[in-house]
Amino acid sequence: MIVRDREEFEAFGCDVNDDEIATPDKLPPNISFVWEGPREVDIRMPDGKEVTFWNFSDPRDSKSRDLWPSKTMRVKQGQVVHSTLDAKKNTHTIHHHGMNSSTMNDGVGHVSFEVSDRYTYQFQPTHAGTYFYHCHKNTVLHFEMGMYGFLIVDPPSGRGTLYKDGPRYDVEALWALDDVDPSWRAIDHQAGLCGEDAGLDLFRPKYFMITGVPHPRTMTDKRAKITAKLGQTILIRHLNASYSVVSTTIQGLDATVYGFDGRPLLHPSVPWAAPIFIPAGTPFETVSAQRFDLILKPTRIGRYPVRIEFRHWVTGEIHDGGRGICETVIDVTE
Ligand SMILES: [Cu+2]
Repeated sequence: MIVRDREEFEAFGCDVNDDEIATPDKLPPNISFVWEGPREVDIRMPDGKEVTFWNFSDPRDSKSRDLWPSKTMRVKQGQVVHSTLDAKKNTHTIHHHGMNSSTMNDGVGHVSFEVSDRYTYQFQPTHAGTYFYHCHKNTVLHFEMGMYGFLIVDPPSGRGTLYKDGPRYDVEALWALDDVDPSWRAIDHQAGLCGEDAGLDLFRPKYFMITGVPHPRTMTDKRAKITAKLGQTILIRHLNASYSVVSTTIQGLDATVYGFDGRPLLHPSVPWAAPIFIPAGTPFETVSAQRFDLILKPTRIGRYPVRIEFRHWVTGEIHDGGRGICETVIDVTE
C-alpha cells in the first residue's frame, strides 16, 4: 500500500468516522435481520471461572440474548439481505465475511465508518456456502471478545444441499473452533486503535471451545457432539474462529471437503478445484477465518473420536503447554 500522507493516514486510523449515514442504493430486501450489540454473555468454564463474551442479539428473539456465538444468519443465494446493526454501547461494525459487498456495506471500520447508532448493511450473496459475520472494529480484540456468528448461504432450493448440484446432507453440524484468553477481558474496547501498545500481541489462550462449549464438555454437549443414523450424510461446517492453527483429526471416518471459504470445490467452471479427500485418522489444518465444508458418509455404526489441536502460529506447539485441545465424538447409531 502506498501511504501518501502518513500523518493523515494515522489520524484517520485513530479517529474513524462514526457519522450517521443512510445505506446507499437501498433496495427492498428479501430477508432482513436486526442485531443489537454488544451484549455480555458469561460462560462458566470447567475450572469454575466465568468468562465474558460479547454477542450480537436479535431483539425479535429473546433466546438469542444469551447465545454465544451469536445467532446464525441463514439466507439463500441471490437474496437481497439487510442486516441492521443497532450499536447499544460504543461503536462497532458488522463485516459479513466472504460477501462481495460495496465498501460502505463491508463493515470494515478503518476503511469506511463505525456504527454508533444504526446502520443497515445491504448485500446479495452469489455463492452458497459457509461464511460468518463479525465486528470489524478493533478487530483483534472485538473478535476475541466473541462478536461473531455463522452466516450460512443456502442454494435456492434451501437447506439440505450444500450448493446447487453439490452434495446433499441429512445432519448438519456447525463447529466454530475458538481459543480464549481470559486476560483480554480487562482490555478497553478501543485499546490499540491509536497505535499504542495495548498488549494485543500477547495471546495466551486458556480455554478451547467448539461453538461456545468449552472442552471437555465438548464430549457430551449437542453443539459439539454429532449424532447421526447409519445411512445419513453428515455436513460439518468447520470454521476456524481462533487465533491458532487448528489441526483436526477424525478417527475412523473418511471426510471430503466439498466447499472451501464459501466456494464450491465441485463445479464445471473450476475443474482443477476438486474436492479434497481426507482419509480417516489424517489431521488437516486450517487457519484463522478459514471454513471447510466436510461431508462424511459413515458406513458402520460406532463412536468416532475427534481431536482438535490449537497450535501456536509461529512455534507450532499446542497452546497452554499441550492442553490446547478439544475432543468430541461422532456417534453413528442404527
Ligand atoms: Cu465491536
